[in-house]
Amino acid sequence: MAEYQDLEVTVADYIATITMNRPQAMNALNSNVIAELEAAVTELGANNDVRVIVITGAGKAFVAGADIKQMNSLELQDFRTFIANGQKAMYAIDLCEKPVIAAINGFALGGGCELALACDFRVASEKAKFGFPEVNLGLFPGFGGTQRAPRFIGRGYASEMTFTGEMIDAAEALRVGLVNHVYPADELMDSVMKIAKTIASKAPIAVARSKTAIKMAGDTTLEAGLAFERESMSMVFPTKDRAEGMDAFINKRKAEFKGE
Ligand code: CO8
Repeated sequence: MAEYQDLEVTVADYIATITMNRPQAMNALNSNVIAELEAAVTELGANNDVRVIVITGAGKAFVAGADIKQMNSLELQDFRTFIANGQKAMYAIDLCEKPVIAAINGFALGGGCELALACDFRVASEKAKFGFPEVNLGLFPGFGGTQRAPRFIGRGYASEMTFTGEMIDAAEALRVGLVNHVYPADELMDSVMKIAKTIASKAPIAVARSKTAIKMAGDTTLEAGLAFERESMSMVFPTKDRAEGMDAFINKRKAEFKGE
């Protein structure tokens, strides 16, 4: 595994954990963190010992947004590169064939909220806070937030969050469907690991294809999505894991999936 300076990356029992690890700056996304995040997601996506990826943050933030101090020093041309690289890192999560879960331990603001939205689903601590404070800085969400937030929480709520820049708490995030579950802070990681473990025990190719098919639901027509679903299912049918899963059911035993 590659060495990372601002991320802590571990793999155990088919579950990879990426911890955003710049707590002194609230895990803000500077150029290095953005490059490392893209590299880590891509590396773990290609690692056969990984079936699920969890992203969380060290300290009291998940990620408090793009690095304001770095952005403030950029000329327009470099700013454009910074946005493009940020979007590319978030999109690496879409491209990754493995489920990516955001375990939101604290502040998920601006680019941090956008990172959470790029994940397949989100689980939060009671201490988590969400928001798009970019309008306070004369910006607006630029790492995919204007596109992903309306898809997941609806245009009206996404618009209010973006235009006001106000934070919402974990209970409100749960109410509007931004997160799937909220747990006490000290139970967050165990609860997320339980979900990750369940996913890791399922047929990996089927899970991977379902991720891509589900992602298409927000990005294409129903007709194209159904065609993709049919084709993907036909790809999954000849796998050894499909034969194993059905045989295990018929013979009343637990299936052992190998990702083949
Ligand atoms: N960037 C850089 N440094 C940060 C950031 C950030 N986003 N957030 C916090 N820090 C730093 C602080 O400056 C401080 O550093 P120092 O100790 O050197 O003064 C340290 O982290 C601790 O922060 P605070 O003292 O402020 O801690 P508090 O507990 O008082 O407050 C908050 C925590 C509420 C998270 C507060 O730090 C805050 O409001 N942070 C900024 C949140 C924000 O505005 N985020 C949006 C950034 S813009 C963005 O994400 C745009 C993304 C897409 C646009 C793409 C354009 C290229």
